[in-house]
Amino acid sequence: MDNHSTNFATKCVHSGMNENEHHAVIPPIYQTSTFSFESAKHGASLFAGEQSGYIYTRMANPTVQAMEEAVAALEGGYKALGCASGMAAIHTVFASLLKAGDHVICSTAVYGPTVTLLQTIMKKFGVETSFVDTTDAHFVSEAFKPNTTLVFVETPGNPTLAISDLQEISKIAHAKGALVVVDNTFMSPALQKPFDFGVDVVLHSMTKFLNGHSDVVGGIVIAKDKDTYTKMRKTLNQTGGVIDPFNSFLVHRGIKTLQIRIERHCTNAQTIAEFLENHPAVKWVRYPGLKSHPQYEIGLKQHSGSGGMVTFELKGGFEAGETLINNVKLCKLAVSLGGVESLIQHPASMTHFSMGKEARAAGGIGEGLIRLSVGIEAVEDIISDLEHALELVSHVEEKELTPAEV
Ligand code: LCS
Repeated sequence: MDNHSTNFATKCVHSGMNENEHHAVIPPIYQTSTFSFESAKHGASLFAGEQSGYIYTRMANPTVQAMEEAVAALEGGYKALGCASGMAAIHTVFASLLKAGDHVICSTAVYGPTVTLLQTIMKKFGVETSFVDTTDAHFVSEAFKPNTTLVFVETPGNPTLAISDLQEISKIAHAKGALVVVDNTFMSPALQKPFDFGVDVVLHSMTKFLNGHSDVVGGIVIAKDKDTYTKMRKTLNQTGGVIDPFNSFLVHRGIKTLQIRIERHCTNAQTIAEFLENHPAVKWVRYPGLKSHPQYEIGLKQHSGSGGMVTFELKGGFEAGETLINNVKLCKLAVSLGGVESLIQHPASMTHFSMGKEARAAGGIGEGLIRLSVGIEAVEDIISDLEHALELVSHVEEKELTPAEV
């Protein structure tokens, strides 16, 4: 397909669908670890890079490559690297682009293990990180040090849905010679294309919206240019955290319906956010499509829709949150997000537990915060599920915490 086609929905269906030997409409799954050579000379020329061809699946595999081509086309990047998970994708970026003595600026509102990776493993190898509220580009500018080489932004951030201005941050970082890396998991390329705002590297947990069916763990990194891509490909070949052919096939299949799934995620989430905002048991709601979102205006500049994630705080605090998540039936109590089914969870005790209470508070993650990944079910069924559970929490009064509990 002509990847320059401007229609995103068409790209979702056709990207990476290259011709194959039997003209199969869907590319075959090359479930093989290795590829045979025609002769000693052929093998030697493949290793020497004189001829193109497949050698070993950790280095390249046609099924993985087809999926990588599809995601690179959706993001408008040069090429992509399929990784075993979102965390493997983040590690590939850090291990490729950072060295001992470098300083990183990272958003405070990011997925918990990203913070932990920077604070433990990257720190052990001599990389220092400042966690900054990137919703205000001035804070990013102020956090720069002479050795800052990379700015890592997750927007909207997990789980607070804080939105950072990618164009402003890219301008600041480039003026100081640093690269900008964006975790685009929460929006997907259907709603946000970071390369359009000057970003250098985009990554995803494909476990979420890209695959969309909660049956794969996978990640991807997309580079804007050949040099950055080559650097990261070398790292991935050496560290080995690649995605396998079968999971690549599933993600590629999931991507075909990305556009229509996202449309439904967005309309359902908007309806639910408005319902929650008007509910007496709810203290506040964060959703990029609500005018009450503190960075609503930034969102309008860089999103073509508001996404499927809704975060809210109940008036009854932690206890009310516990009552809610114990009493929903359709919404499954589970971590992860971006699948066709609605999932609900409590970040302080689950996805962001590893950060610790202090870092959570700095990132705006309250102990009673609830995160809802809105699925593509009939919206009235999700609302009726929430309505029933919210009736049970309405009587829970916010408890004054004793000093020992704080
Ligand atoms: N980036 C973001 C924004 C994420 O939400 C996650 C996972 C990752 C990276 C890591 O991806 P993984 O290695 O799991 O494929 N987020 C999860 C969450 O919020 N609940 O469970 C996993």
